[in-house]
Amino acid sequence: MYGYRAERDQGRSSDERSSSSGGAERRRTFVFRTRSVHRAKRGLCDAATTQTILPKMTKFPPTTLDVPLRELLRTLAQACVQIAAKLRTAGLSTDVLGAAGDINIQGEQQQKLDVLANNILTDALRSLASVAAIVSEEDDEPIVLSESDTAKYLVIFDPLDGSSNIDINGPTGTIISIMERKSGAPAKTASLQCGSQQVAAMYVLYGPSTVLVYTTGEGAHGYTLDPVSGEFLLSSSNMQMPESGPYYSTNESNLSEYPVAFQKAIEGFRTGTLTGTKLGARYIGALVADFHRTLLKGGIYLYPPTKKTPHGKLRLLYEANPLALIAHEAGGAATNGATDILNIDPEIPHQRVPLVIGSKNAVEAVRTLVKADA
Ligand code: AFP
Repeated sequence: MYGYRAERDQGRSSDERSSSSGGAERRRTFVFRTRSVHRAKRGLCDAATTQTILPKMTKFPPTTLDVPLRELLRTLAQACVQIAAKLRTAGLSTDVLGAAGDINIQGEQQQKLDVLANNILTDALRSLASVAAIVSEEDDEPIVLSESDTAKYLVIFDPLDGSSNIDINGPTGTIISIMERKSGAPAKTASLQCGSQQVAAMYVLYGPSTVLVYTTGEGAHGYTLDPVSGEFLLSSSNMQMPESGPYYSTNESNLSEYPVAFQKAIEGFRTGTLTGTKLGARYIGALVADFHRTLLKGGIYLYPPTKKTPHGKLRLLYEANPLALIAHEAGGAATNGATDILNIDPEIPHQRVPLVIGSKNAVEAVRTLVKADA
């Protein structure tokens, strides 16, 4: 009955509607609810509606962490909320989309959003006395903020991974590694430690929703940004990567340039001879998004050496290391083919590395092939 009345009332003025029967207030409430239902069905469910259906959830970062680390993670998360906001409206501003005109130290064209994201993160960190230095994909050299003993953290990040996806409204991400400065180590080079020394790792995936996954060495936990409060709310605690999964993920156009062992691995995944099941192919071209799928569904992501990038394309300190720690905490694994990613000693901040990351069984299968071919 209510549904019929609401339809009938749609073509009438509010005055007509309230005078034709009593209970105008009840009617207004009803019409509002009915519109909400229609809006939700059309995918237009507004933020207020979303909030009312969410149960009370734990905010990021957890209160159990030490205060300085908590403050650092909160600052980083808030900076990522700002980046998410810029991405959401990127198509509406010419200041945001497109190339910035510079080439970064990786020899890659910087996008305006790469620069913007880098500035947002860097500016946010400058206010924290606990940060000794910042290493960013977009800066040639580490930025030293403090040599004081209280400045114990080194924050290492790729501010906007997958920036080639920006112009097509595809997923992108921010990847962050946090290390502690060893006593007396100069801030500028202190981040050159192997990945097992990370005190925290996190990434934010800017997709249909904005998702944050982090670890401080006690499991990997996922949060989703609530657009109403601007807070990340716990959506999956103790994430577990399936031991095997349905997809392999690699830039297959590079296949003929891969070392033979990696070619055999891809062939094995594709045909099912390596792990017993034929895997499907998925490749988004944004490491964070490809990794996030692998974390949730299982499977494997590979960026082996190529002729153009004989040492791999991805960066050890701010791409491979943080994702490897998260994979490890979720029961997965990561290797360069020969050595566990977390055990590689870096020599330079922007060091590249081949990356094989994902479900334990699949990563182990690649490791065995590489070893046999060595
Ligand atoms: P950016 O951070 O410079 O956009 O790098 C993207 C990336 O390093 C990684 O996110 C992708 O997985 C990879 O490059 C895609 O590279 P290909 O186009 O070589 O497959």
